[in-house]
Amino acid sequence: MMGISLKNFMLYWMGNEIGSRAPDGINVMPVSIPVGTHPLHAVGTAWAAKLKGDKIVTLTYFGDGATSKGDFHEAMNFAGVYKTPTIFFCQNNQYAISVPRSLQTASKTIAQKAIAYGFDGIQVDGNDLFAVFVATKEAVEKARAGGGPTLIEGVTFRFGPHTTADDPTKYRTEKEIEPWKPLDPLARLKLYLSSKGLWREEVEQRITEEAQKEIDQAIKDAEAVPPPAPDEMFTSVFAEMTPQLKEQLEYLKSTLA
Ligand SMILES: Cc1ncc(C[n+]2csc(CCOP(=O)(O)OP(=O)(O)O)c2C)c(N)n1
Ligand SMILES: [Mg+2]
Repeated sequence: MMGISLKNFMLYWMGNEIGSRAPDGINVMPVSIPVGTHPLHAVGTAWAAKLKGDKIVTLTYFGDGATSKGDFHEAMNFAGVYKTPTIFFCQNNQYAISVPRSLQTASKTIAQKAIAYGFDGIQVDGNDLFAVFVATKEAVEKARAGGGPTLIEGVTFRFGPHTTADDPTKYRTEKEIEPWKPLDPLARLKLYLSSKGLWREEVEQRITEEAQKEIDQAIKDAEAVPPPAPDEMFTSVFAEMTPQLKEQLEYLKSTLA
C-alpha cells in the first residue's frame, strides 16, 4: 500500500538488508527490531520537515511494552515542545511477550500520557477499523494544519503467541482470551460489510486466492536473490561507515579468513 514491495518485505525477514531499503521517494523507514527506539526517528524527521517547511506528517507505530522505554518519553517530550507533526500510535494488545499491561504502567490508560507532554491523547477501540481510521485521519489533519502531535491508543488483544518461541499458556488463561474473540476486527468488519450487502463469499474466495498467489510469487522472487555477503550488515547501516563499523568489518574479515 505504501510502496514497499512484498518481495522486499520477505527479503527483510530473510535477513537481507536490501529488504530494509525503501525505493527513492517512498517515505517508509525500516522495521525497528529494538523495541521503542523508532518514535525518536519519527519526531526527528517530523522536526526536520517542519524546519524545512515540508508539509509531511510522520506516523510511528509501537506496542504497549514500548511505552516503558525512555526513548518513547524523550520522543513525546520533544514532540510536545517543538509541536512536531507526529502521530504516536500505540497498539495496546495487553501484552509485551509475557508482561501484562498492568505491569507496564500504573497509568489508567496509555492515551493519558500525552497530557503530561502537553498534547492530545485519544483512546480508541483498536478492533474497530472505522474508529482507528477516523482517529488517525483527524490526527493527521491536525498535524498538517500545524496543530502538533497526537498520541492514539488502539485497544486490542493479542490472540496468539508473541512468536513461535513463546508459550502463552504459561502466563495467561483461556478465560482471559474468551471475551476478546467476538471482537476480532476481521470478523466484525465482515459482519458489517455483509449487513450492508457489500460482501459476498465468492468475492472473499477470489481475493484470498489472488493474495495467496501474490505472496507465493513474492517468496519465489525473494528466494531468487543471492544471499547477502556478510559485510553488508556493516556497509548498509549508514551512508558512510563509522570508524567503529569499519573496525568491526575488518575484525569479521580477519576472523572469517
Ligand atoms: C530494546 C529491546 N528489548 C527487548 C527486546 C525483545 N522484545 C521483542 S518484542 C518485545 C515485547 C514488545 O511488546 P510490545 O511493545 O507490547 O509490542 P507487541 O509485540 O506486543 O506488539 C520484547 C521485550 C527488543 N526487541 N528490544
Ligand atoms: Mg504489546
